[in-house]
Amino acid sequence: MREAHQDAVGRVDQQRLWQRHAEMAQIGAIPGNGVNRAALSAEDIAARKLLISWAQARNFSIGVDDIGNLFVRREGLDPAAPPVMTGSHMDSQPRGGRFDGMFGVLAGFEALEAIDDAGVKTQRAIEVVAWTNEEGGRFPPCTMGSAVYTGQRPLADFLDVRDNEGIVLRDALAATLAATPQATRREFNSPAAAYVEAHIEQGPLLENANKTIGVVTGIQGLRWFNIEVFGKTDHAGTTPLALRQDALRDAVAIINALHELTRDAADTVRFTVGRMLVTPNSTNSVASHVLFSVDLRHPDPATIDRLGKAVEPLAVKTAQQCRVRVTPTLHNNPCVFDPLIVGAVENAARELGLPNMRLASGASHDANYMARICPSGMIFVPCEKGVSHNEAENAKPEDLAAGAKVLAATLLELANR
Ligand code: HGY
Ligand code: MN
Ligand code: MN
Repeated sequence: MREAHQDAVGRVDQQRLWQRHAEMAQIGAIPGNGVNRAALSAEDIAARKLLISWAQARNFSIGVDDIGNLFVRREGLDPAAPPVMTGSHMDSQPRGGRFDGMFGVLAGFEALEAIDDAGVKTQRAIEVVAWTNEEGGRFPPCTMGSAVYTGQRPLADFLDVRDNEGIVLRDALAATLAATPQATRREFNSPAAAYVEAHIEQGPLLENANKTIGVVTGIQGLRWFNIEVFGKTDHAGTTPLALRQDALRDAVAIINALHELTRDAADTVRFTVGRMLVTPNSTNSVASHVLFSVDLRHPDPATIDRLGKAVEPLAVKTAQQCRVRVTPTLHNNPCVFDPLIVGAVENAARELGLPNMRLASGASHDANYMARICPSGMIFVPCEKGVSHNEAENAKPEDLAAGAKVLAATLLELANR
């Protein structure tokens, strides 16, 4: 590693990084040390404003695109050269942790600050991006901002999505964009030389293997669906079961059939129903409509394809009394990261003498979409017992700093190629 780069990496400040996590965790704080910072909410806007205030103090430039992806840029010697990008997301699950996503944004910012403190000039600009709506908790599907930025989905696909309170994404997005006028508007899909995302592992492998750095090789495949069951509401006390069109009864039967479909002795398939809306949602009225989510994942392309294709016919066949509508909302095949980036991350970890191992990601990330437009990869750090999407999510300051150092070294290497 070049001497100037060593100096910059050495300036990654563990206390400053930890303190920034603490400040951000106050935004949307919930009991148990967690956060609830839904995409395009007042809390999301507050986090964006705080990041912008830090960036302005450094004279980094600030950009935003039409879906609200927020870019912090440190200029390079060649402003026309495609930048090296890093980042992650600041939105969280409803009962989320303070590190999921936020670590990737703050590690990227910490790397920029350390490089700035060292006065290192890079050939290419380096950009930290905070992607809009990575979680998809409020406005499904997930990784929405990066899907639109990379041209995989048009913005128009998502503008009319509503949250559980009936608020439409179009309005929440307009309010979010209006809240940060200091960000210069920029195009989708501007060229990038490389993308490296730092994230907590959200699994137990690194902690169990006593490794500090995960050199991520790829992300498993993912399918999301909304399944709707259309019945008829009736009196719970007087309507014979034989005459009912009970949407909740059929929904339960469909969910049980999908559990059978995805039963896996190796416990590799990930099948989750996490969201359900019942109408009229009253104890003594038969349900007339149910909407529930399906989140299906597997690392093998053929398996995720086979299971994904089986969902709709099985749901329709299983329903006894009601009409069913299955709407696919996300279709990501397993992605494999570019060996160039995987190697750069692994070399950086080795040069820094950090115990590391290669692993694939069970969680989905914006890197999945960036990998379609430029060489991409990820850096994992351990989180306590692998717990995530839970307010108990925890990580060690020294592991976060180690991840930020590997990120800084990797970005410097890529920004001077
Ligand atoms: O769902 C995921 O895998 C990511 O944590 N949003
Ligand atoms: Mn995440
Ligand atoms: Mn997450």
